[in-house]
Amino acid sequence: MAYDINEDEFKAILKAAEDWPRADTLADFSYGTAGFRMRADLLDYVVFTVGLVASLRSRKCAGNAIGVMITASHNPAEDNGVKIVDPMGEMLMSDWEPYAKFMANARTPEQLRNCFMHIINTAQVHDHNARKVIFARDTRPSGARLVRALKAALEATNTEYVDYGILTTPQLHYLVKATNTVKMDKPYGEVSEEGYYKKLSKAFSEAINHATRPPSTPVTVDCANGVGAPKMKKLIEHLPEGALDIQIVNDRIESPEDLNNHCGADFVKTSQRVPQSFTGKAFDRWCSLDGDADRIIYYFVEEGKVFRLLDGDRIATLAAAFIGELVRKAGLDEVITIAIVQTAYANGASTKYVEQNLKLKVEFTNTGVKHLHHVAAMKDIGVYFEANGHGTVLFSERAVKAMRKHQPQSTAQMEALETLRALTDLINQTVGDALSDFLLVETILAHKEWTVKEWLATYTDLPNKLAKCLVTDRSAYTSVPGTAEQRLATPARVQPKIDEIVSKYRDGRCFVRASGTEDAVRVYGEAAEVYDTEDLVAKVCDFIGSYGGKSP
Ligand code: 16G
Ligand code: MG
Repeated sequence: MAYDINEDEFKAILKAAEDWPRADTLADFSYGTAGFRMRADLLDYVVFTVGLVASLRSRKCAGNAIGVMITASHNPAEDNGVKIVDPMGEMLMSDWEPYAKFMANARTPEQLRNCFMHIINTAQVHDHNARKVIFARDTRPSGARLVRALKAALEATNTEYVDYGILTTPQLHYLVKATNTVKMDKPYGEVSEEGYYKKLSKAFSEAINHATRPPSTPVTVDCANGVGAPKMKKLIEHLPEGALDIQIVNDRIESPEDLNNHCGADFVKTSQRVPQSFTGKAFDRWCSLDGDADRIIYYFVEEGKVFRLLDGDRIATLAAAFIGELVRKAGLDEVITIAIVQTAYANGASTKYVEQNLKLKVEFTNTGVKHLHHVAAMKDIGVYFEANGHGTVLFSERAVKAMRKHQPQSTAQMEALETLRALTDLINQTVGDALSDFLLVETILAHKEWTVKEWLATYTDLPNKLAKCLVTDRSAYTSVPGTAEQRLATPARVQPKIDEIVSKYRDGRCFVRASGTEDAVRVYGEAAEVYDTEDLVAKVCDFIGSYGGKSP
């Protein structure tokens, strides 16, 4: 059946669009791993069209609220980005990504009209349906202007909206799910920023209730000079008195140029160095959030200033081991299984540890949260983390029911069960969340009475290196499907050469994939020795440089 465009609505759209003209670029914009992301001054029209798509998506989803988040995460301050959040707080359904792309690339009113018609007809969107969008932005100055572009689209399409101002990305995901479950048996949480803190702090109190004592050492949080700083401070106000001793550094949100600049999770992970303002002594526990607080990584220095990283793989293994123990102690191990989902960037040693020590199954997916999330959501309990610190633990309906119904046979069983139940509320079920993951890690360390030293001792990382090569056309680099991006299909000559190089190193592993967020290809390498790893990655980069572009 054909659906017709509402002419009045479309007139209003064209009128509103006049204020937000498309940037005069030849290249097409693309909806990548995490939405659109680019220099903020190119984004006005893109955000405007995202407003149109979000409105249509809400109509398609029976008037449920759709989220729009304006952020460029760990990118420099001059960038910005925008992404769409689906009704249960998950990433936009991938079938809709091409619609978003199509709309952002419409260059004339006719093209815009065709896109609108195309979406209405292919996705079968009823014009008369209710529509609602809720949105927020990070601390970037360009966010305020982009919000105006978004509102213009929402007003033109007669879409009800709520502007939540400045939030972390996971807080917006929380609010989307909370908004759409408000009338259900089990609402996700109160529909307010305050409700988010209340939910987390209550769950945290319950989760540490059976720990012998709270962590006895302080923890310092590097907030990347971004939105995580004010939000972490608010969270702390809600935590039980004296539960954690938290210091905050890099909280200068009033100076945009400091955002992610020599600080934050991405800087620490990629440069394998401590951030600016680091004052830690040997074995002090530190962690870094990224610019929109959906990633977290931990680290410390040993005596002699040796830097030690406790990245997403470490958080995944810590969480899986702890949850596995709780499930066993609660007497639920016959009923509930746990799986870990990783990407090819996970250190080989972590995968080996999960399989051999924790005896859990590991599955690999392509890079990008949506891929990991999707696989983890099919498990009873799915633990997923990218090495870069983005991840969460998903509890299926089935697992939650089993925990609810289970009658503990002893005090020990009861305590394990209560802690497990608390974790289902503590851990953000929509997306990786640095604040929630922070409380999770602190809970586990308290229960285990571990310092960073014991945590690091669980296994030894293989030396690894991630490099970036600038190429003339990254789209020439495509992966073989089903290989979790570990093998290139094109350019045809590259993979055989990588294989040849890798074969010369003990425990060597190396893969190349096109970045979804930058104009570059990434080269990841691992080997038994540090100098081998350096050598391996340098050789592959050289080859790519000579083959398809320039290496930095
Ligand atoms: C985005 C993804 C992250 C991924 C990264 C890879 C989301 C929310 N974020 O930040 O999961 O690791 O892109 O970047 O999906 P790359 O494609 O440039 O290597
Ligand atoms: Mg981020």
